[in-house]
Amino acid sequence: MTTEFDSLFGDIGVERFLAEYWQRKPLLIRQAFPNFESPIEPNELAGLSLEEEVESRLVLKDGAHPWELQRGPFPDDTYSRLPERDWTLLVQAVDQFVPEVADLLDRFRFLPTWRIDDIMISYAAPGGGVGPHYDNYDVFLLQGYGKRRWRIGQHCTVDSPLLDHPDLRILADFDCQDEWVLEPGDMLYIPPGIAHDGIAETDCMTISVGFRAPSHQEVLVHFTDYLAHLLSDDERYTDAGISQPQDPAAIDQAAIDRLQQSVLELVSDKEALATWFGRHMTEAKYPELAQAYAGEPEPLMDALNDGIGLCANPAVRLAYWQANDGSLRLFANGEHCVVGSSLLPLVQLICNQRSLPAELLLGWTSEEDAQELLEQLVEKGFLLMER
Ligand code: AKG
Repeated sequence: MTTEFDSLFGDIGVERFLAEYWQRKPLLIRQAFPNFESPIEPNELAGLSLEEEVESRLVLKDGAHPWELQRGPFPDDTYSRLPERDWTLLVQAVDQFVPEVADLLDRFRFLPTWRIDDIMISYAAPGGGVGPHYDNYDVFLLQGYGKRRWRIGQHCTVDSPLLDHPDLRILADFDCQDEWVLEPGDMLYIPPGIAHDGIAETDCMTISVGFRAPSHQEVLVHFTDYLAHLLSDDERYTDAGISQPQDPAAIDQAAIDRLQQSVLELVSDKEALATWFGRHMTEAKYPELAQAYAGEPEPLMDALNDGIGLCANPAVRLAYWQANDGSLRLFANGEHCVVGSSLLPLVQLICNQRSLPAELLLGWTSEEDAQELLEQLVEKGFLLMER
């Protein structure tokens, strides 16, 4: 079966990419985006780094300070003061500010969208780079413009030695296994844990599409915290029918078995797990941006009848889960609501389509619960009126 995403992987195709490379090994795809033109100019990226609400960093390396990190927002004169070489500007979540950058995410819909972290874009002067490092993320590095030499190295773990630096996680050792110069439209996939190092050959831009994966630590801590809030103080360890202990100071096997049994029963609540997971994975990266549009909007029906459609707030993450019994949960921005299973096609539209034209939605508004759901999402600022 071929899909619209196959072209991204040249001769390899999506199925083979997923089976052989995803989470396993790096892959260079020459001209994944043929005739690629960057959806953002360096000046616009620099402009974003001056803004309060945008997360940005400058990484500089010079003889005196081998690696220096500065955090934005930066003063207006920053770029006139920087040297000609050896620095990189990195701007996070550019997809939330530039719709043409967000459009790139549509090309990655062969992967779960709730795994997406953001699109980070870097601009590097010649010689610039952030140093050899590894991530716990999967990342697609798309060359936006100019040329960058990428080297890939060894598989790393938390035990891999790092340079002694307060802010940057730069590997002390780099065992180069392959290297390529990427040109606009070329894309390099790097799985988690693989050392990589990009150095600008010319001034250049790199577009990083990052896919996060929750750590087991994060899952255990946050899921058990969520579960704990569902329990009442009356639900406790019980040992009715206990036999008299041989040694009252000993915690015996039976006590641990009882405890283990109740812990296993609690954590095996699949509905609670899915509900927590959906909420957790849709928590906004920048909650203040996600909440910026909450309030009393114009009545939905008036807007739709005037031909005004809706669009997803770019700062809001959306996902849904349907249980085996058909019950449906929609997750948005770390919250959830249970909706009737007849609304599945609407929920799918909301989660998959950034733009929802009025004609499409008007077909749904004859159903009261569909209208209520849309109104609620608009009121919370998760869906916005498209002007
Ligand atoms: C990453 O996203 O992991 C990178 O290495 C990108 C660094 C850059 O664009 O300079």
